[in-house]
Amino acid sequence: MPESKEDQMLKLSGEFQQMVDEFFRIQCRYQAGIREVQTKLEILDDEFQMRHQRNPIHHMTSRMKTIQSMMEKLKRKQMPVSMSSAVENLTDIAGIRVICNYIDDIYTIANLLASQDDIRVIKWHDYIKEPKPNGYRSLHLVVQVPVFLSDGPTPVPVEVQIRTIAMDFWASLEHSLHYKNVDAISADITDELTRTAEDIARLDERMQRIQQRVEALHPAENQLKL
Ligand code: 0O2
Repeated sequence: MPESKEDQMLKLSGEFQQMVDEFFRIQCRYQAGIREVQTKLEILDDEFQMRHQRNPIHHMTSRMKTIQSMMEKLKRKQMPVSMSSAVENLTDIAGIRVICNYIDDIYTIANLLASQDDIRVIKWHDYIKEPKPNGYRSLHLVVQVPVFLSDGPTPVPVEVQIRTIAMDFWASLEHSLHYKNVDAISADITDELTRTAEDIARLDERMQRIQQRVEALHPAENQLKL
C-alpha cells in the first residue's frame, strides 16, 4: 500500500527533527572554531596597532550557516542532503567576515593568519586580483583550526572573507538588491552595478596611495621596534 500523505509528512518532520538535533550537536564545534580564529585575528590586530599605531582591521562579524542555507547549497551542488553530508562537503558552515581599512591590510592579515603553525589553509581564493564577472571583490580563505574538545583535538574548517570597507559596502548593497528581486534585475542594472564595483576599486587604490604617502612622512614613528 502506498504511504499516505500524513505518513509522508510525519516521516519528513521526523527527518527534519533529526537534522535539527544533529545541527545543535555540531554547532558547538563550529562556534568554537569561529572563536579560535577570531581571537587569532584580534591578537594580530592588537599587535599591529602596537607596532604601527593603527589597526588594519576595521571590524569583524561572524555567522553560522542556517540549516536551510546548508541544505539549499547541498541540493545546488547535487550532494546528499543531510547534516553529515554538510559536515563532510561544506567548508563555509562557520564564517568570519573581516573588514579591513586598506587593500594591503587584507594581505597582511591573511598571510599572518595563514602562516600560524596550527592553521591549515584549505582554500585561498583571491576575488580581488580576479574579481567575479559582476564585480564582486574579496579574499576568501578556508582555514582549518584545531578545537580542543573533551575527546581531543578536532580540526574545524572556518571560512574567512577579508575585504575593505569599500568592497563590503558594494557587496552588502548588491546582496540586498538581489535578495529583494532576483528576476526583475535587468542587464543595464547589472552592468551599472559592475561599473560601480570598478569605481569603488579605484577609490580603494587611491585611499591606499594616500595612506602610503602619509606613512612615508613619519616612517620611524610608525615602526615601533619591539
Ligand atoms: P552566505 O550567507 O554569505 O554564506 P564553494 O564554497 O567554494 O564551493 P561558493 O559558495 O560559490 O563555492 O564560494 P564563493 O563564491 O567563494 O563564496 C560564496 C560566498 O561569498 C557567498 O556566501 C557570499 O557571502 C560571498 N559572495 C560570493 N559572490 C558574491 C557576489 O557576487 N555578491 C555578494 N554580495 N557576495 C558574494 P553565500 O553562500 O552566498 O551565503
